[in-house]
Amino acid sequence: IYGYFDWDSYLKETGGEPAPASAFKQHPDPPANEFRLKMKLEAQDPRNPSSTCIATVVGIMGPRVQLRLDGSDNTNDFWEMIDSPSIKPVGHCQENGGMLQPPLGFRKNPSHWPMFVLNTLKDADIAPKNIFIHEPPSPSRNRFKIGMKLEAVDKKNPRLICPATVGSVTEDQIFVTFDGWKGAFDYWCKYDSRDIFPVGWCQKSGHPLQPPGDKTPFTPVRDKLLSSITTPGSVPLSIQCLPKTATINNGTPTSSKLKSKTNQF
Ligand code: MLZ
Repeated sequence: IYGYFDWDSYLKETGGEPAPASAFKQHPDPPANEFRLKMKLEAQDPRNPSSTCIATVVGIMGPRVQLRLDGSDNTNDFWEMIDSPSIKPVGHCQENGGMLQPPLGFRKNPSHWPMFVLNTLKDADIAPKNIFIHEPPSPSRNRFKIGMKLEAVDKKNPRLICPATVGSVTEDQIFVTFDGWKGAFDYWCKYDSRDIFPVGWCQKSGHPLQPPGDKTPFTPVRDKLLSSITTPGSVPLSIQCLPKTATINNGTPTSSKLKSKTNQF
């Protein structure tokens, strides 16, 4: 069966406890996905979030839909949870005094937009209101601890959800490190990010889970080894090639580092 990954034996081998379900901004039971291919809905343009556009479901995985903005090309597809507030039934925007906007990169003359909307929605398969699910509440505080295991969206390959470990924690953020990938895909996110899930979430929700990579993770031993080959005035190639996240992973997200710097002036 696709995407099957045995967390139990993996956790036995590698050690590490799963982060508790209460740490996540996710419904305890993943909602059933009743969206179907070709259904149309309203979605925020991820590249221009103040715009509400018409979108078509072009893919379905567990409680997520792959969306393509109507009038745009197929190179900017994105994934949304079916309980995301960024997607709404057709009509929602107007009912709230807004106006549907052409997506960034609308392929026609902007003056054709109103007609384009009419034609797009005529005879369309409109996603029914009742299949949109309310967003779950946020946990009251950051309950993550270093070393806890989770499942996380790979933001560089957003169709993938992969096994990960909490690498660092601040008051309101966590550093997501992907197991077996040396740091190239790691990122900081808020503790209530919708891109992170409890261990077992994929299996429970019918979403594929990528197995961990086969690259050895960064260990203090490896870091020591690398620094011991650094001679003053020269940077070894191995270090030049390191992903940025690995070299700045000292427990502080880059953005807050910048902020505290700025505050000094
Ligand atoms: N094929 C890609 C996918 C990597 C996915 C990593 N996810 C944490 C690669 O090998 O680069």
